Amino acid sequence: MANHCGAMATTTAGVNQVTRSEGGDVVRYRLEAGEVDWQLAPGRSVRGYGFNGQVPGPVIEAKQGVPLEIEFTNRLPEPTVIHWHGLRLPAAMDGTESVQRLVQPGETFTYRFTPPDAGTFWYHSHANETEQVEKGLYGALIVRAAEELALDGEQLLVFDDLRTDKSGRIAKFGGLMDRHNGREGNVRLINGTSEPELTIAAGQTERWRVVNASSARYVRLALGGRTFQIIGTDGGFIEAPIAATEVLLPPGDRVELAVGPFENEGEVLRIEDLPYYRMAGKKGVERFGTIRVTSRQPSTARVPSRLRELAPLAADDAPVTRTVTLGFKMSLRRGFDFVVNHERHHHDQPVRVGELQVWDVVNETQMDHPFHLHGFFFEVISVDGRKPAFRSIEDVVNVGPKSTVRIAWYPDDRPGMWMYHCHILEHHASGMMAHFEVVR
Ligand SMILES: [Cu+2]
Repeated sequence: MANHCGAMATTTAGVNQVTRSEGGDVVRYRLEAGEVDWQLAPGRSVRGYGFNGQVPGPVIEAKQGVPLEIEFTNRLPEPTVIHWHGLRLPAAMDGTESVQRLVQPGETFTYRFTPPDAGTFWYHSHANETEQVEKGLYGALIVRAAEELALDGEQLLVFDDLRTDKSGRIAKFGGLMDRHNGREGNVRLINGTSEPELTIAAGQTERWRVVNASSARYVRLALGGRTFQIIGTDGGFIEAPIAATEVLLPPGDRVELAVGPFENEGEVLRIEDLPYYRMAGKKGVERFGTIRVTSRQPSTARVPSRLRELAPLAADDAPVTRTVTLGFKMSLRRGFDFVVNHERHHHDQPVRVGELQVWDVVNETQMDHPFHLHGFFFEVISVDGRKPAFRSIEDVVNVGPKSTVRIAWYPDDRPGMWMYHCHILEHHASGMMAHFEVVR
């Protein structure tokens, strides 16, 4: 794995406790959350939160079908909990306040689950998220299949943005404006580093795993206008590569790309975030980093024309079983709330194991909201009545202003409390979320 861009950070305690022992058939990690000096660039640090002294936290390398055990210790001055974003795990391991007591300072909690799907996932705090995730409490989790698609190389790019104040510290939360728009930052980061330079050898094609860990920023990713291929989304491969010059990642979203080959040694391409106006946020092109094309290397990469077959989850005319409305309400006490079905922190009806769910997610507001379902993948059946361009397996989907996205998902036998919410962290915090139970 060629990861040319690593975050550098140090921790005051000097601990770096990545232990990984594959004795028998368990992959084990130890994670410790604590305060860190997060080095955004040489000579430029902020006081943040990290796992094992770094931002992002260590890349967790799991294996499809092999038990994963993560012993987590909280060394923060506040309670926290870790959510394993996109993993189809037992409810009790989902890492939210509705399935476990928050992990208090000094406490340890061990997460145990067996990842059933290969793909690109991530983990992040699910407590006081608008502060803890902004401060750096996130990391990537890769689940590898027994036989992986290996191109000439692989890179992981975790996008984030951070808002710093005049003195260079992480800015204080911006009150009502940030609650409304979500917090976007002035510092653009890949793998915790401000505008890094990645490299790729001329003539080679790499597999890129991309995660958007931003609180609110939609990353409309482009690589200097060059064509790349989309090969996967949240839940792994799509059916066939899609050639594209840009791809949109709302907060929480992932894509996998085949990038290259680039022919000109020495060329420097911009890793850009194109304008995306969601009634808030950036309006111009912003740079997240660059890719330098280095000396030519031989290539053995072959991107298959068929990546996998995805059987449709539901017939096109399957009846809708539930409508979820994403709304906005004025409030005397708080100014306004973001709500689900007209209610903050909505308690939705249970769903039954084995009963196909077809949900209309209706956005009644004027802004975009990235809808995230915990613990289960869905297929997007339609967007405003139109079929998506290609079939994919998702746990995040953007719901545009005044738009309806129809999703289908199947509750397999993992009963317990689950949730769905807007992945703009400030909207989630102001109420745009719901709990529901999966029952047998
Ligand atoms: Cu939202």
